[in-house]
Amino acid sequence: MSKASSELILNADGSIYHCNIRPEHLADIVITVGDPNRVERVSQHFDTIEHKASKREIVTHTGTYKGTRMTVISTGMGTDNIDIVFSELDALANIDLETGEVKSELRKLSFVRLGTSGALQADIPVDSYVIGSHGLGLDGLLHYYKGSEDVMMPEVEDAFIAHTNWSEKKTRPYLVEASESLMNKLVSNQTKQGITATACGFYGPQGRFLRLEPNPADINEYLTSFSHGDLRITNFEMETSAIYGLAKMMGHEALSLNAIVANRILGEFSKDPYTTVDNMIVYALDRLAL
Ligand code: R1P
Ligand code: URA
Repeated sequence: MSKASSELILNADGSIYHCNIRPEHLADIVITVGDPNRVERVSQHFDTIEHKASKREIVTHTGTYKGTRMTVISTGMGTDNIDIVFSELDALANIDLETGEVKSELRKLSFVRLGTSGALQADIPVDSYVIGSHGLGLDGLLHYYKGSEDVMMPEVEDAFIAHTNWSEKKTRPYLVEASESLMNKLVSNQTKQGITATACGFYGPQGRFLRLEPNPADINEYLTSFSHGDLRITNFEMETSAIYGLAKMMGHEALSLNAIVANRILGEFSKDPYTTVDNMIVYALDRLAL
């Protein structure tokens, strides 16, 4: 079925509404970062850059790294922006923008988030790298899509809800697994792994108390002490669950690699987060180009 111009919105040059790029500007490997300034920190390592675009907080560079074509795009902060960026990139890949028809042969993209995050375990130091084997969504985005239950893991979710005595006033937590093929590419003795929890904010939703008290005040203690089999919650950030959920529903691969800039248990913050992030970028680029 074709789409009304209010639903699949194109700019005058044929680019998609927010991301501001056309289908030919999108590589099969897509690196997502939160911070628009991080896009250049990634693409500075490219052999060549064939296209640059920007609109609002979404900056995009496409080029090659050691001969492998990649797009790097900033999403800004939060799962609401992930909804926009992933919906539009999937449309560029899998909808004929002239007719609005879904293509008969679907293109699979590989998404790798290179983000920053706070550790929820004392043994995960600042300046280390954590791969989310799973994304734990405390944000609620996925519930707005029919069929999202198919990519979720209700048994672990139920155990988490019971462990934390999760309030019914809040959206139901959801758990989605990372791409196995991307795990195989990016896991090494330089990375740690575990459940990455995705919050709908940085302060109250991640248990930070400045002037307004979080509810519950001790949310981080519940997250830190949760385990299910071998699984434990390693870190907190603001995008991974939605990336894993939407990518899986759309038929793409996704993995989130985060530099630990804060340790919430020890109350520490990295003394040089930029170097830590830059080293993670080179690590990921090399692994993706293999
Ligand atoms: C909060 O400071 C932001 O940093 C983290 C969080 O997920 C949130 O977006 O990731 P990025 O550094 O990729 O933005
Ligand atoms: N990003 C987050 O969302 N939380 C942190 O503690 C650090 C980075």
